[in-house]
Amino acid sequence: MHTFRFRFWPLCAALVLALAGCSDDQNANNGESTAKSPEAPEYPVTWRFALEEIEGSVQHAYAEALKERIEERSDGRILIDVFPYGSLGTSTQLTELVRNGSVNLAFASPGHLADKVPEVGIFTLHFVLPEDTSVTRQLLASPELITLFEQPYASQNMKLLAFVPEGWMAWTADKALRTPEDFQGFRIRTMTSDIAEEAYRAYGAEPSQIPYSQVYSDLQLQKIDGQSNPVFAIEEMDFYEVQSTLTVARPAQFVSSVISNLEWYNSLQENQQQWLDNALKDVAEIAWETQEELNQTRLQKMLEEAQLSVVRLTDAEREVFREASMPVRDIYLERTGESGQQIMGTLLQLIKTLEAKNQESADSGNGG
Ligand code: 6CS
Repeated sequence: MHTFRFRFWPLCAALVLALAGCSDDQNANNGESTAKSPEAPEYPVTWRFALEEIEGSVQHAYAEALKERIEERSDGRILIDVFPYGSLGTSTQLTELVRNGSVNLAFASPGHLADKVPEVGIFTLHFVLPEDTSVTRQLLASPELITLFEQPYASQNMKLLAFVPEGWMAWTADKALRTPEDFQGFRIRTMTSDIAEEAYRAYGAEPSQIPYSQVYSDLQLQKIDGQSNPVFAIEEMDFYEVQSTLTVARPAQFVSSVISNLEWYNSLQENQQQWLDNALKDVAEIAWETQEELNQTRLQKMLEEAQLSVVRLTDAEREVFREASMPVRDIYLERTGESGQQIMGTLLQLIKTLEAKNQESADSGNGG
């Protein structure tokens, strides 16, 4: 049991406050201010990168790869200080640290961000992203997708830098979850936004929003009956120790986003912006492979270490959930208005275009 990982929350809170308090100093030390300075900054400059996941996770692998690329591209003039989950605060607190300028870069998962940026709640909806993962892979790396969400993030003083795929969501419980009937009265933990709850309310569950760090103990104390996360996360957060069954339902892909403070990004010297942008492009492809590998190896590890039953839903079983999930799209549209409507329309169109393109190249490959 690894609950010790989060024993230091009070200390973290103090560090959060300390960081918030010293954000101006940091800018001064970095030779950067929110207004564009004509003077060259004093190198090396350190950028703080806060993660919503612990060491060894998809986010950690991504952050380490980005750190390596930025430090290499800038020839050591930019250094990245990575803060894994547990060292600064909850996901919502990390977003605040970016918005107030205490932290330069952070992960912000839609499931936690959607109360602040409602449009991004589309990634919490089930059965929106396609079955064909090669389409999702292209979609998440496409600049069109970033452009689509740029304004909603900017309106909250955040610069959206990348979407990062983390794998299919799976459900854990002490029973198989094969039908919406299995969800009746089922107390499921969701990420901390209202739209994240709706996906499970549609199946008849009783959802509650709980920070990531509290999920293990709430499962252990049976305050909740189950939770949903990609396989790698279920392993590294030890949820499988306190749950007997993993249902592979593939209702949605876990997608996270990388953000920075908007003013900070806009005030970066041009060469610094280029180092950052190019490093983000370098790691876009790595992200997909990392999550695939981690999700596969961690499943293996859990099966070797624990008495975990794995239940894979059939297409027919998934179809029942797909139908039950449809009304949540209307809730999303009600809460996001015109902007959400435009995002959903464009996203679905982008998916169709990519599917058609892939089909075309498959046909031409088959001589068809
Ligand atoms: O369930 C959560 O809250 C978290 N899950 C993952 C895989 N990453 C970050 C997020 O906060």
